[in-house]
Amino acid sequence: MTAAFQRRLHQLREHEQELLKLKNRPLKPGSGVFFRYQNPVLTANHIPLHWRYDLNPDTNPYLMERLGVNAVLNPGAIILDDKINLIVRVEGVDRKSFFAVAESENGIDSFRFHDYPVDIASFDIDETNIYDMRLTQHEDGWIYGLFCTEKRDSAANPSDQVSAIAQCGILRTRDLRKWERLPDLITPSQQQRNVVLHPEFVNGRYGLYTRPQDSFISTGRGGGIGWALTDSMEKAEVKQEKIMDSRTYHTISELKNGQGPPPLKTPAGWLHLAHGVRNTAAGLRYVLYLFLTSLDQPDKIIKKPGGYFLAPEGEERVGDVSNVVFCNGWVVRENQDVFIYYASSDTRIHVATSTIEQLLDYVNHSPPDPLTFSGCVKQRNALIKNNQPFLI
Ligand code: M1P
Repeated sequence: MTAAFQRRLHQLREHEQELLKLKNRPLKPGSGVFFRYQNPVLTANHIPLHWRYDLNPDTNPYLMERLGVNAVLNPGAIILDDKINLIVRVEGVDRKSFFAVAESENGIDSFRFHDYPVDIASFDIDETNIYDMRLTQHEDGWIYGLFCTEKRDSAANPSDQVSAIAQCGILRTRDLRKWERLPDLITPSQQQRNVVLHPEFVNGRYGLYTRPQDSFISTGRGGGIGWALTDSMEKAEVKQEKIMDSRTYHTISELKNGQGPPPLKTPAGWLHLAHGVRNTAAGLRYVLYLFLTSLDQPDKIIKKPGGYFLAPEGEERVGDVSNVVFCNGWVVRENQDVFIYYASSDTRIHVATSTIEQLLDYVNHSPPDPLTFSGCVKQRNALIKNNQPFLI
């Protein structure tokens, strides 16, 4: 081993330690609904050195990164053994993603990866990419991981190396270490992304939030977040999808939307987090929104504030796919604190913290979208008028 190799290794290890020791702090005063945090909780640089570098001086004398990581994004989240676990989408420089579990005691910093990434069985030699896992602790006792599985569209012309087919893959585990792959979900739709398992049985069946779409990027006729039931998760099949939260003209989700993590059960109803997408001259803009559904009927929306709850801000606005925030993982702690894990611009992962009480206040008391400018100005004028007695 040369002195230069040793020096470089020392520097790399020092940087890694600095990053892992970095403490996170909430950014005050916040929005009143949640706090953002000073630092991302995970970035590509948090991936352990030995997952990226060949550390053998004989085979890698310049200590180069041999298998680089491009981004970490879109994690599923769950509390297990008092730790917050994220199942992170790790995207290599070769564009393929894989999953890796990272855990932290406090959920705001000091995330540490398990020894190895998750090695998932693949039953189809054409399966090319996997991403965006939603973890559901189901009342049947299993933890399910529903994710997007993608392959090239075999019907596409050879000159078209972009068209893809996306479907929902299913895994189950008890401990986030041993995973069992189940057959992919069968639905009537040509394409599926953002499929999420509801945590409780609904009339003895498994409930699924779906996102039917008939092309890879645009949803086409797929009109929004769907709801469907299946008798089994071992051979999951839905015959019918009903749209429960549709796309709507000139709103934050006019182009498409998708369920985020599994909904949280609260005394007032099921609390949902979703993403909405609109088109702009600068490309697609992804924001997050919240809504509440009935406890007896998880597909029936009872409250839905207008507009977004969290949108890309500052450095979050820039990355591989700029102007995007995406969330498929959140957890509730025993004290009813809610930790929301979201990725910005398909590049890095952040946490935002809130409480069940604040989130319910937000969904119950923020006005709905009146859908026209005249409705909006009336809504704002009413707010200003009601505030008159409180002006100094
Ligand atoms: O690039 C933004 C997001 O695009 C897709 O989201 P959707 O399924 O709603 O179109 C996904 O590929 C997601 O991973 C990505 O963050």
